[in-house]
Amino acid sequence: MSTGFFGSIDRIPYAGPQSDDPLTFRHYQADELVLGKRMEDHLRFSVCYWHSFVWPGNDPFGAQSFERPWFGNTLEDAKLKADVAFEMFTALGAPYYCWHDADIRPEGGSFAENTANLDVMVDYLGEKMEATGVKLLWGTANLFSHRRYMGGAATNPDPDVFAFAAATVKTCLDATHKLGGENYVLWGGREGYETLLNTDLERELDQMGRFLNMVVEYKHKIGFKGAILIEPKPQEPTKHQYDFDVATVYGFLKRYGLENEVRVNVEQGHAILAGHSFEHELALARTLGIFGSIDMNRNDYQSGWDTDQFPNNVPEMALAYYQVLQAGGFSTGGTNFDSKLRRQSIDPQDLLIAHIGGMDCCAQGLRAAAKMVEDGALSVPLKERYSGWSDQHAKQMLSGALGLDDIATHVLHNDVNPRPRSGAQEKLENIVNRYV
Ligand code: XUL
Ligand code: CO
Repeated sequence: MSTGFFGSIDRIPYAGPQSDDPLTFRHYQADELVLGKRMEDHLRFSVCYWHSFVWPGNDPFGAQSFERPWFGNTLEDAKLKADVAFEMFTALGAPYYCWHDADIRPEGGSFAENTANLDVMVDYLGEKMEATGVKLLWGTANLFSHRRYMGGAATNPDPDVFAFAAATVKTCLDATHKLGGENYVLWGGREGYETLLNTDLERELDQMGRFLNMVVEYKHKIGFKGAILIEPKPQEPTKHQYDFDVATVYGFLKRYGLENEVRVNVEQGHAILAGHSFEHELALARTLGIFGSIDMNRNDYQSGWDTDQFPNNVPEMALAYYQVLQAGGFSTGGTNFDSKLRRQSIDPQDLLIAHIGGMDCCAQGLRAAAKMVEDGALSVPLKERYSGWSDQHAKQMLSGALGLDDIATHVLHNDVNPRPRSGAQEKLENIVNRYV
């Protein structure tokens, strides 16, 4: 029985690019083949629980703007929220969803109560997943909203907070494992500092390193086959977050011996906050061998906040999926809409329309990226640009066979005098624009 939250809508159809019905897909077609693979299997869309079903619509100057019949803190509320959430996943044809523990269960007064509530809801979600075929892309623990975490979770000066967080992650890994989740994410919401005046940086990094090692050890202990993912973000809520960006996370993983165990969940908005482009973060992640998944939500380019808006810029998506395709596509990861409505978008249909637009935009981006791959539009000029390195002497300079003195002799004897060549950036930009 439907909750009726979305009226009589039960499935969003594909109606083609000419459609002017906002409740239809214009570009996303699950079965369309792109580079020989179904669009659905490329994009692996996921809807997040928190922004869509939990966020009340508050901002720093105003309180709740949304009215949802499930807002409350009882198990009944949590079940109604799940009913509506699965109606939306199904209506959109989204194959995945994801949650924080705090999104799906009522908040208890103790660890025991939280765990009991989580257990009930995991069973309930398991039934809904079974009935609808919707799968869990990832689970995660909310280690940042409750006031106990105001000074951090793993990096808290109080070992009791560290313990509470560790115990909570254990229950969330168990829950993710039970529901067949394909990844487990850690976003270090409050793992950072507001001021160095009260922060022992070295100790906090060591705490975080041990915490993450325990997560990996426990994953293997219970036989969880999914990937452990860190989600980089430079600041907000704290002034400085330890998982600043992909490069910083990689250095951290190396230092604590985890570079082969942990990958990254790259979020577009976080990349922007770090002063990078999305494709920079994706390119670096795949280069370092730690690409995992993406959170597909952008920031406002002017406000400087993490505004978590739905994607609506096809050229940006094309360059992002170009990197995903270069990485060989997703393995355990997917495209998660960690995106939220604007607080004035209070109608139930706004939730559907926002996701439809995001999915269409990603579909267009993927198609453009695939065509660029197919045509070698960027890879052919790239190969040509570095073609000098196939020369014998050039190879020896990198193989370790030659040192500075050998190279100096070579340059002298051959009168090596490099001829500058154009980087042709505008030409390449024009090529990309042909595809988008
Ligand atoms: C916060 C953020 C989180 C993570 C999961 O900016 O992106 O929602 O994705 O904790
Ligand atoms: Co995110």
